[in-house]
Amino acid sequence: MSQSGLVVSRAVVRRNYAVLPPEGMATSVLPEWRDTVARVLAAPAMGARFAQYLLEVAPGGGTQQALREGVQTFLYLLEGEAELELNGKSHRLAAGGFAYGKPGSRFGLRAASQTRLLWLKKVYVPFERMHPGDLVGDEAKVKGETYMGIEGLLLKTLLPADLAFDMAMNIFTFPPGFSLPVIETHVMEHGLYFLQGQGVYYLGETWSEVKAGDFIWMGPYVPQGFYATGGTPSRYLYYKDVHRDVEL
Ligand code: UGY
Ligand code: MN
Repeated sequence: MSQSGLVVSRAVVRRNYAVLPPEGMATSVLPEWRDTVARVLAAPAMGARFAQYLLEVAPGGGTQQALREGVQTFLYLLEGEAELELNGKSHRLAAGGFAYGKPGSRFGLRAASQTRLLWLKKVYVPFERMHPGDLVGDEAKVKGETYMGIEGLLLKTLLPADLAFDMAMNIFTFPPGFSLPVIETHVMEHGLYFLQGQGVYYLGETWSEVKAGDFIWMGPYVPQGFYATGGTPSRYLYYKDVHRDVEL
């Protein structure tokens, strides 16, 4: 006898994109993180050129670590509260709080309550003698901008549009019925976490239903589009590699 849900899944993994619904995300133990349930959302094993994780940290749990030279990081708190120590400076993060750590950062995180966060690591691609600096912020304090002149379609860019940075972390908000204005096809990758709402995502040559809690990896040149459905605005946080020429 089969149990409901075991034989049906929205998970799709293709050469250049993947959709991972939360119920099928298997858990991992990461040795650097105490009292933490980790889910590896994106990794080089799937074709991604970065790593992204969903972490559930129990109160008092967390990490103390030094990133490998040349590896930068980004954290975004979905839920809970945590103390962050980033290269010797202390910060308090609550839901919507985020932090960027420069390449080779030393950081520590201690959850003050049950905490859920997104964590991303990427090898930094240098340009001239520029060096990105650490940054800590709160999404609520970032002003959104109208995207491509479409009133209501809002884009928040959490990292500065500065050539020192080789990555962007953005939050898109789509009121119900709104969509991306075009089907995009670009060399940049995305690691996309669906924060709120639901919709249909065009990936490759098919539409997939997606909703809060889903993760989508889009590799280079995957055609992509989105329509928000449902009764509440849809919001997603996404990573994008930017500001660098193609490596030959
Ligand atoms: O910035 C972007 O490439 C964005 N418009 N892509 C996306 O939302 N899939
Ligand atoms: Mn895109």
